Amino acid sequence: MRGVLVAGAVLLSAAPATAATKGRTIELGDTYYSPKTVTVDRGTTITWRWPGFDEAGDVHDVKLKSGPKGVKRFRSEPASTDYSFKRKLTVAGIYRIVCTLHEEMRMTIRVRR
Ligand SMILES: [Cu+2]
Repeated sequence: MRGVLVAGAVLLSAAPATAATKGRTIELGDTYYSPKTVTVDRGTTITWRWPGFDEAGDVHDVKLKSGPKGVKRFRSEPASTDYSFKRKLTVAGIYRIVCTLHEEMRMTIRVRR
């Protein structure tokens, strides 16, 4: 019985009011996104960041290939360096991202309910 009470208390304290803005950064490389899979809370702003001039490689972009129902598809500009692209993800579900210049360059974002 005591164990149940303790578990309940832990659950309550593990759910504090969350910060107003949440962010997660994805780095672009040749030819990958890092990390390749992420799980975030609803309302998180994802920032995709291209490499700096000294690490510049091929041209890449960020395209939402598929996402939860009702989410507008998006696509960044193609760039090789010194660029970033942001999207706030407000709908729970699976977002599949692909670089339109490199079909094997993919990543997945899971947005929690
Ligand atoms: Cu690419």
